[in-house]
Amino acid sequence: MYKRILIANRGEIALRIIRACRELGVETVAIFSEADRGARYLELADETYCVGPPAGGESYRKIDRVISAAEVGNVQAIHPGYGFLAENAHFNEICRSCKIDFIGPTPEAMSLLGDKNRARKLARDAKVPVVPGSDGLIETEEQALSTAHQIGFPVLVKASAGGGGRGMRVALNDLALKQAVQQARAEAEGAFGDGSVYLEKYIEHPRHVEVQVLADHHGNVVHLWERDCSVQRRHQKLIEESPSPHISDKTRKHMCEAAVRLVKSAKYTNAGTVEFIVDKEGNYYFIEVNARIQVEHPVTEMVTGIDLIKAQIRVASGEALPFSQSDIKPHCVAIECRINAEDPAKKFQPSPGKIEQMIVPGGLGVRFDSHAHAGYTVSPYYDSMIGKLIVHQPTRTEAISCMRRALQELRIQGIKTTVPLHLEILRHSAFAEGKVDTTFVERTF
Ligand code: MV4
Repeated sequence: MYKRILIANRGEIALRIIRACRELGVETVAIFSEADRGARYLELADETYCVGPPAGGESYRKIDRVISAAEVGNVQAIHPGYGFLAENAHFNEICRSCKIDFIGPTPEAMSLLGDKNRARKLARDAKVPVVPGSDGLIETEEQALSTAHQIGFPVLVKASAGGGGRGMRVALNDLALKQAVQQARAEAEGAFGDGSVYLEKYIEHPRHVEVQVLADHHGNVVHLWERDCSVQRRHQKLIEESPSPHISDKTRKHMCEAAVRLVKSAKYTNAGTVEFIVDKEGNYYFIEVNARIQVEHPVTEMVTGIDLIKAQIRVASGEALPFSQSDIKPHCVAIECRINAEDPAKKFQPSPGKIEQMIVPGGLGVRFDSHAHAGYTVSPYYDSMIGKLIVHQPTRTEAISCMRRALQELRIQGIKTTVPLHLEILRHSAFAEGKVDTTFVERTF
């Protein structure tokens, strides 16, 4: 096991990783920007370094500064958390050349899966269902048109370098398709320096179901079942839960096994998520892999009882997974609400500022992962998520009641939050019936 690691992140995930390290007896080096000076997660770290001014691009995303902190702090490994440098294969490679373990997949697996067109080909070869679409990249207008005529409109043009909803364009007919290809190409070229695109049939009103996987350096790969993340708005997830209320046991089993096949064929290691969309008929299609720990990982931790952050650190240090697939039994139901400093009444504009008062809920089966507290100032420089409220209950009905109770107990004064929106969603009959797809929030609220 490592003696000392650096956490290349901030906020709730930095706190979450420090907690795991404490339990493992691993010393921690935390970094902070000038905007985070004095933040409470820093008090729990063994050593801290300032890595620059408030802007993420000048601090948490700045590779040379993060590596300098790791060198001065004398760490053996870096945990990137999510966001910032977490899926940056170049940073991952620099860690390797500096002989610092990156707590995540290898740069090779990360680059392979970061290229959505290559990931799609890999999935096909591993007999993982993909959305009907082009056989590789679209090079010419004629190719785009003939593929669209084969699969039928509507189609979705996707950037190979995109992901998380960036660089996508829907097209309903020939003319729109020509424009969509051009636009997606230009957008991807500008955003990622790679204008390659491919085509998929557009699945309308999909549900978003993702499978958590864990792989060690000894060839062991397991899945930790699925999370349903259909309650989202503009590609920002709002509520996540496990198990998915939408899928049959047979679909669940096949999807989870497919995720494991894909991960094995990519020689992927550490924690990762295989994302699928599920159509109205219950068909599932692979869309992309997230090569990092995700915000919503606690949902899986609650139902499996497995600490994913500790598992990531153990696996990175060379330990074999201490459990096999048959040991991973999901128990009960977990739901997570992301609490953001945003004003739902003002189109979800960020609502930074000082938290004057805060009361945190508790009780059986209630977990609140947050770096925020009374007197804490939410910075306008970073993601607006200030905490995650997670409940774990025997049934989905009880989980919903428990979440409503916990949300009512949670008091955050001084800033606007997404708490009232969560209460509305949880009151909605469609949510209670588990009948929501990725368009539910935008259609309903
Ligand atoms: C799709 C799709 C419909 N059809 N692909 C959005 C982000 C990226 N992960 C892939 N996404 C989608 N791909 C096909 N062929 C609809 C989405 C999509 C979506 C997927 C998951 C969660 C939320 C979403 C919101 C809008 C669109």
